[in-house]
Amino acid sequence: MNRIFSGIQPTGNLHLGNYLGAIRNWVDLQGDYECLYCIVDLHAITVWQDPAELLASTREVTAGLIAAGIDPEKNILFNQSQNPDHASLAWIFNCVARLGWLNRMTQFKEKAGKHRENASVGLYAYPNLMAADILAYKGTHVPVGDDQKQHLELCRDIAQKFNSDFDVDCFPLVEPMILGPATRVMSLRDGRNKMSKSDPSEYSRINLTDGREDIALKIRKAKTDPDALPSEVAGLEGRPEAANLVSIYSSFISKSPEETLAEVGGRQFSEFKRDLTELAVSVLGPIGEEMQRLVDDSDYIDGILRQGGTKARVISGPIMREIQEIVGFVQP
Ligand code: AQP
Repeated sequence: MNRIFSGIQPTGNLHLGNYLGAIRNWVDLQGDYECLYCIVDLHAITVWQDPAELLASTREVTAGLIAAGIDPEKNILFNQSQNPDHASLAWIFNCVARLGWLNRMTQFKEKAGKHRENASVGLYAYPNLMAADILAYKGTHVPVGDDQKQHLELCRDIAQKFNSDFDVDCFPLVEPMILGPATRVMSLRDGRNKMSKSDPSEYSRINLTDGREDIALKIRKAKTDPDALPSEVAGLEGRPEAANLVSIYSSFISKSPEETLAEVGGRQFSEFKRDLTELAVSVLGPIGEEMQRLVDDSDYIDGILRQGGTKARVISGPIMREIQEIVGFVQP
């Protein structure tokens, strides 16, 4: 059976990259698969989180997912720490994955930067926990943005090594689902960097909670170049900021960049940015408003997460017992 698992960190404002790269695809997939969508608070604490902010952010991200269209009754929506099986399986995977594999992970290098010696052990082992998140449910498909491709390859390596070490056919090899024209939304200030929650510039990203004025201002200030839009994709070569705005626009209208450029080629950015603003406001405005309404009802949000946690444990419980038996642990 096909089962989707995907996660998102409660580490700050949800942004357009999270929405176009992941959340919108989650919404589209929910009718066709059994889906587990997880607010990954265990991943969040791999870097310091203020406890009150973590709690608020977990509720806000949950509200954002529901506001964007995730149905908490049809899907399993929960925060990761509700199910201890993630951490138990991650420990087993810490003993399966090899140091050399983790040393190659580019996200650790980017996040730890020059202060590698000072990074938490959790940040280094993050990909093993991510593999456990998925495989605790024998997830088969993982819809993510392009930045997570390397972690999913590691998840496949771990599954393969576990199956081969114990001579079993326990874990599936997960398939990444990297969908749509905006699989890597870039910063509005620098088209070579990913749009990200931790970018110090507020102008680098559009948040799902931004109102019309903020969206318009950020798009107006977005870096571009002096040339008009080309009519073909080849004309975006060496123009990362222009390419980024074209993929965002394409994603909003569900067309390919080729189709978009056939329509808008030759226009100046000032005009294009006005249209892009209208599109962004029409899609994100209602989500932001609904998110605000939901986040004020923390009892409702906490209830959804608890209910999701219970449903998640019902699936992972028997899988964990199978794994414990394979590894040779006495059953609890
Ligand atoms: N810029 C992006 N373009 C496309 N997809 C993106 N995703 C994140 N940024 C982009 C996708 O969103 C999902 C959840 O991401 P996350 O919050 O769990 O982790 P992240 O990738 O670490 O997000 P940020 O914003 O970059 O956070 P910080 O700044 O804390 O590192 C994933 O599917 C991801 O691919």
